[in-house]
Amino acid sequence: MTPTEHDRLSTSTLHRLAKDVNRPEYSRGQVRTGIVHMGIGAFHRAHQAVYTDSVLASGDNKWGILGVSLRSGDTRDALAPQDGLYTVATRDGSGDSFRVIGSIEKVLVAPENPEAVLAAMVDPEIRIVSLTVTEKGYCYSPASASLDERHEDIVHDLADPATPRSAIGFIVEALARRRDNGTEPFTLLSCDNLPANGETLKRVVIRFAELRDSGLGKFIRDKVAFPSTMVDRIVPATTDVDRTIVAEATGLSDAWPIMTEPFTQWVVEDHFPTGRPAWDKFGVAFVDNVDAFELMKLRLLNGSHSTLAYLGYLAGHETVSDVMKAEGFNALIEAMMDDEISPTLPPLPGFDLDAYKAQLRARFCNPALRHRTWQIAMDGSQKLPQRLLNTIRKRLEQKQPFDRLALGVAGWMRYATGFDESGKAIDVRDPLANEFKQRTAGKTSSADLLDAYLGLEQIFGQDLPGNLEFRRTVGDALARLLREGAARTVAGKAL
Ligand code: CS2
Repeated sequence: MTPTEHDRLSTSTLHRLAKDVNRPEYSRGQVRTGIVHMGIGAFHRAHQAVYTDSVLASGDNKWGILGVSLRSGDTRDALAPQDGLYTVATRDGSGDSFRVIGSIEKVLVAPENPEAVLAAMVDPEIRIVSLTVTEKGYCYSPASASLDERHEDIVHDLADPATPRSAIGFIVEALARRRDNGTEPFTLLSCDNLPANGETLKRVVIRFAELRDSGLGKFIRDKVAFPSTMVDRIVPATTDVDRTIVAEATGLSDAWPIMTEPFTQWVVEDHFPTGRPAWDKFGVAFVDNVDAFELMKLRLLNGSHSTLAYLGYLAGHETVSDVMKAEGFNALIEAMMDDEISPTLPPLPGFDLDAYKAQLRARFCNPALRHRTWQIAMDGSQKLPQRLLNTIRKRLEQKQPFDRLALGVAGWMRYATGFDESGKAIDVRDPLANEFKQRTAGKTSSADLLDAYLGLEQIFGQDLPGNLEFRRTVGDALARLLREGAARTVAGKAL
């Protein structure tokens, strides 16, 4: 049967799920909403929503999730006919396992009705507002991680605070209304891949609030908690093939199932003045400070991921597991992790870093995931600083080589020209894509391209463009890529 020939997943069809599929055994009708989540994409649904589903199943019914989409209605349209239910398929190459998740109660689409979102956020039962809005959702300048006051959504939200567009605008307006109502503020929980994500969110939220009124800025600084978190689970975009597999295996069709790997990790700073779900009972690690975990994950996992994505795409590979099989890539990543990234990480006593790195490479090799290099290549301007450039800064400080990290940066530069090695156009998705196009138009030499990119202060800051060692190392890597192509460069033939 095709997915459309199966009945649709919903509360009333749940009893017809295949027997071996895990499902919410709790009474969803009794669940109260305690969390508003902004950015209800695939990652949240494979990660925080799964941990929260376990909490609800354990009998604590205060933590249902109200999802908010800040842009399109796609997720709401898929989940509403399913009463918020969806399937998580876990794949490791030896077979799939399936679990239906019930923690998302409803999804609101912010642009359709901003007031409904604000009304939900001021409800005193909401204790946590969490976010997976991706790097660009923070409306900041990536190099400095401070609010981009010229961002068009920020300009709009400052002029018209009661009908916001950005996550930041919604948060500040909701906190202002709670303060005026005498309701305690919610805790803000960033779950995006940013360094010190809680601190970063706090910085942009307070700056935005101060631009509205200085008293509001002070109130947020004094009263609102912003714990930082490290989140990890690889979640590729869902395809129609995945939909068919899920329908066949579970017996019910699901308009938007989520594909993911067995690995999942969440490390959170335990600072929730108005309470939190007992996520710790389900594998979440609560610590005093997540900085060391975050740097480790961002530099080792995400830094390698982006390097594999740019160079792998250029070498003609569609998925990360294909890239890992191609000559030289696994060795490049291993050497980059061991020689160039590990020495930049703060110590984590008792943590087995070698096992962690070996596990990362095994995760990248998972053949069942089909994680597209093109997907990871998206939004490079927002990702480069925390994934590769800060690591390079540390290497410069240590006066140590960083050739492999530089090759990753050069891979991005080559990719962002918008043409692959056979001259075919690349669909470069990035908030700065037009700027790349203008800056690189007609430039073909590595020196000209390097200059064009290094003028982007929001990515490279003020220090790197003037650093001769940085210019030379990245310039050499770019020249090699342009001359030899990515496959030969990585395979070592061109070195
Ligand atoms: C990836 C991440 O798309 C990307 O940029 O590097 O989404 C990565 O899969 C996750 O951070 C893994 O936890």
